[in-house]
Amino acid sequence: MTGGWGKLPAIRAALVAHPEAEWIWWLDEDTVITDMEYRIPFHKYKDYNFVVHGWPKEVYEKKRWLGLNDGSFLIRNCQWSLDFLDTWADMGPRSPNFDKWTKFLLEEIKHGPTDQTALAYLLWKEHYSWLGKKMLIETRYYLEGYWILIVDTLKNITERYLEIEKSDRMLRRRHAEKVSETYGVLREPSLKDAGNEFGSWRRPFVTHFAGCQPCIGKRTRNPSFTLEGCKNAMDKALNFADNQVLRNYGFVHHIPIGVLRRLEAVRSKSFRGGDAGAWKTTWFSWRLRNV
Ligand SMILES: [Mn+2]
Repeated sequence: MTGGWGKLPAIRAALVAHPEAEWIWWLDEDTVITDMEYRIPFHKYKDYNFVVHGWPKEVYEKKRWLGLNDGSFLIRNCQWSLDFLDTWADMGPRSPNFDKWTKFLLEEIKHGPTDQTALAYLLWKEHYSWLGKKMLIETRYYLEGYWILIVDTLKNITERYLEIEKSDRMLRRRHAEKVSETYGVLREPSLKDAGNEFGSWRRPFVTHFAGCQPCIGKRTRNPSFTLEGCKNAMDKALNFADNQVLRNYGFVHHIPIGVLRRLEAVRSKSFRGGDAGAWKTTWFSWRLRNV
């Protein structure tokens, strides 16, 4: 299937191939994880099989396809999910019912047949049914957050987190650990006034570059998203995320690294050839500073 619909067969294949996994987390290619300490609250999802980020009123009352965003969602590995994916895919371009659904979605949701329009419709239509009762629109944290609302807050968030660390010795430690979720739990009491989502100074869990020009080019919904503007925003999010990882080892970027420089590094021979020396050179040419 094409476009966003392509995620459905990929997720189905992952569910079937990994019976040992209880949940599958779908993340679009234009998302960045921007809180390395955050632990997804799976214990809150025992009554649900599908969790997506959005605004319930927008979906359930206004039938808006932008009332949620399916660039990041969780789906439980169970028969319910396989059935749900069949129902969802039945509205897609490879289905014999596609034309019928297209007409229907245009009438009901006032938008053409994208995977997200279909999902918004299903949530609205099945709100009180066996299907809808297992679906949650998450509002308590950024399972995905819109980059436009996030990137300019990252500097302030960095400063606030540094403030927290000044008063907490454990959080000041340089851990050199791959997994830092434990420190997220330790930090939580200091974040009780940070708020959630829009206007918050809590690190956003996932920053989603939805609609930005480098990702979807001329098809962008918003022509004011320029190449330069999107690139700068990505630089901010990627450096924000990088610095959280590097800091565990006692470093942060001395100068923020640009997106294009990263791509250059990924494409360079050093990565493909597995030459450790060259990799090290690339790494250290990223001028880190001790913290
Ligand atoms: Mn996306």
